[in-house]
Amino acid sequence: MFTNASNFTNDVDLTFAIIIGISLFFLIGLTALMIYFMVRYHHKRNPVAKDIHGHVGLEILWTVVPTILVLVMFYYGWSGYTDMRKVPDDAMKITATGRMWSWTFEYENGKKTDTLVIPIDKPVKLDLLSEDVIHSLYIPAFRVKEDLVPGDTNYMWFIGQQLGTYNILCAEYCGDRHSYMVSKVDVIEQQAFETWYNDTTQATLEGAEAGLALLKQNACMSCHSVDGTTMVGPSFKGLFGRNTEIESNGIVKNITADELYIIKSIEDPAADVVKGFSNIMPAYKDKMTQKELEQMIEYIKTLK
Ligand code: HEC
Ligand SMILES: [Cu+2]
Repeated sequence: MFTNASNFTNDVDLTFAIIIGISLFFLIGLTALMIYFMVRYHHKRNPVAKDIHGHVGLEILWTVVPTILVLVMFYYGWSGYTDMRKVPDDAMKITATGRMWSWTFEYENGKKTDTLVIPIDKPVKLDLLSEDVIHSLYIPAFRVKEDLVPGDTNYMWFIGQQLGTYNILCAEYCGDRHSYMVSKVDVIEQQAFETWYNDTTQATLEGAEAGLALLKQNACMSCHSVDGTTMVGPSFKGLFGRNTEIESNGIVKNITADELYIIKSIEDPAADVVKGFSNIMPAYKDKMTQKELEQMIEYIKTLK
């Protein structure tokens, strides 16, 4: 508590502490009273029960006190919430896209990453888009969480106030691999951010190097390894030229992975499903240029 990692941590933690405080007060108070009454009015000490009829003072007390307490909780909750919806004009805009099961962050200059990188002490606005189902972008350390709804644009904003790396999770159950939908936010110095942001070597990379960058950017690496480890999908290591057993329209076939097969696997993964794996890879049709596909294949070819 009270870590100050974002501009919202104090407000959210305070609201939480107030609600927990009130709850604990009543839990302990009521339990104590209950035990006291059990002893005090035990039939040995109080053999004849007495009825009480009406008590205006008490009625008012137990209406007014809870109302005030509930309004106190509402006040802290509401004021914290309205701050979260009021984005400062100078906020840096980043588009966060969620899909089954990865995140991509795209900056105004076109830079794309699978890890969110932000400068310290600067307001950041994330426009939240989903490509398939409802996801929820959750940064526990920042105390922010918002849903990404397909067909709708939602947003969140915050200021990273402490240098460091924090978890990003999906907080809306979105299918089989929901728990794989994780990323990081790196809060770095303004100077380092400028350098990172203006580093466009990624765009000038060629061939296999560009291919590796593309595989990272498009979060392919959250399901595929390059070292032979089987993750959610088969490893890219040794993929090119590999003899693969696939299921195509219910028919099991043996194929050799060539360029055409790899391109088809990326654009329309449901068509040829590798035996022993589930058909859960998102389709990338119309999301990659021919050149990008070639660069990725060039890199995959280097993984012998
Ligand atoms: C959500 C997890 C996931 C993501 C993200 C993903 N894939 Fe896949 N991929 C799979 C699974 C599972 C398979 C095996 C089933 C199938 O063939 O559809 C697969 C199969 C493949 C194959 C065929 C492999 C073989 O051994 O024949 C290629 C090539 C491939 N993916 C490339 C990519 C590329 C390139 C990207 C990023 C642009 C990507 N994948 C993103 C899960 C994923
Ligand atoms: Cu999700």
